Amino acid sequence: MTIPQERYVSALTKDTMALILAGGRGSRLEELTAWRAKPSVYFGGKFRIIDFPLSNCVNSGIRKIGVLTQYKAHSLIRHLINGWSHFKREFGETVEIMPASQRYSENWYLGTADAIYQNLDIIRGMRCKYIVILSGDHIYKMDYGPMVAQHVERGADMTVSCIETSIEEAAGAFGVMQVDESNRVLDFCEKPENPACLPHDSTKTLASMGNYVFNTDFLLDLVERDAKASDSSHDFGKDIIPAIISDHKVYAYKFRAPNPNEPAYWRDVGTLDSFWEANMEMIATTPALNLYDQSWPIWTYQSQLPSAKFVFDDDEKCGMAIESVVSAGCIISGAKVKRSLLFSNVRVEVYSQVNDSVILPNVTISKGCQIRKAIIDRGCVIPEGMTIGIDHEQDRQNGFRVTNKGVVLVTRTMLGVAHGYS
Ligand code: ADQ
Ligand code: ADP
Repeated sequence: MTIPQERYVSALTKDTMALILAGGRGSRLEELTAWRAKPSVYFGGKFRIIDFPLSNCVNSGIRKIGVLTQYKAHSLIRHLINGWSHFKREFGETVEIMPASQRYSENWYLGTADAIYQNLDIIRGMRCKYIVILSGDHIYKMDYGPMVAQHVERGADMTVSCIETSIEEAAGAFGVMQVDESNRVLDFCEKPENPACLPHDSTKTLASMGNYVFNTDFLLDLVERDAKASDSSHDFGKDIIPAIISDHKVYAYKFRAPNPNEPAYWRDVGTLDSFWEANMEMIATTPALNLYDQSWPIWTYQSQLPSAKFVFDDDEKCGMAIESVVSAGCIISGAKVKRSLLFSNVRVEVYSQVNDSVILPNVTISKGCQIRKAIIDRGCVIPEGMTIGIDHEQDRQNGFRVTNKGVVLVTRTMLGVAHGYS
């Protein structure tokens, strides 16, 4: 059947299932991922990282989605149930949670390709012609429709989305590729120490974003054969892509923002420093990532909360926030918040000062605290008069983590507070 030109991309995305890989720990986020997987980490005032690929799917018209979970999945699964379970099966929409559950072997997911293999029957049962495999670890806005369209137009077996990054950033961190003038992938190397540079720019390389498009039959056949290979680590970057580029048509798709007026923003907030920096960027007047663009909304779960409030305390001391993002449910009472990002339900009490910090939900900063360049994890209660980020030796003695760039991480465990939902 010929598809009318105006329905071309939507017909393709309707025939596409997205599989979001969400089982990784993100170990360089240290204690921030001690009890939650990286895709469940908070970002930008009210979101979790997983909300970005999920919202991209919805906005791209891909409404059949599987989320593959493994490491410490409780926080992530709770978020998916709270915020992403309203899809209607009768409209062909679904968000399936696919936890590692030893379905095809005695192993947990051994690698990203094995995670797909262990859900072979579920994926086959969705009867979609194309599969988009997405990393659940990144912050970016992307229309997956044009990538699927390019995949189909080129008659590709696999398409990898890519972005130009600095050699320094990619070395040892990303899969990098070399392509010809038609963007066919000629060489792919997973996390090389010395990535090959671009022909026109010796400072840059072409990095894989960890997002792939496959024809479903081809993908399922590949992962089934890979599962039987004893010398494979069952990973797309390490095993699958390098093995198929010479005999199959693998193309690169150059990433661009859905809105052509916006920069191609993509962040792998893999370390505490990059997590702090990416969050702090959100307080700029015009951040590179525009979360206020209603043509590409980022969806999330949010509890019903009253508006943020700034109050005088009993001594008539003014509560204020300058150059900051302050979310719903926050109360700043006779305290001063500067260049900081406050998630929901944060309380800052009188005589306290918070500067250059990222404060996750449900944190209480008691009277007379001074906090600078910190990440305070969800649910922390900072005791009266505590200083954080002023004297790093003191911070270490308190059991907090201080990064090379001087960001201080404080979690409930470090404060000796009982865990649990609050
Ligand atoms: P990494 O992100 O380092 O590199 P990996 O650790 O395999 O690769 O994680 C990929 C995605 O899969 C993440 O979203 C992670 O949460 C998830 N994941 C990891 N192990 C999993 C498992 N056992 N089960 C389910 N999900 C799992 C990849 C590519 C590189 C590319 C970078 C871009 O391999 O080529 O450059 O992504 O960041
Ligand atoms: P999130 O803030 O991402 O929603 P939580 O902090 O509530 O996640 O923790 C996620 C899961 O980890 C919950 O099951 C919680 O009970 C558990 N958890 C958190 N901290 C600890 C801890 N120190 N010891 C044991 N379990 C913990």
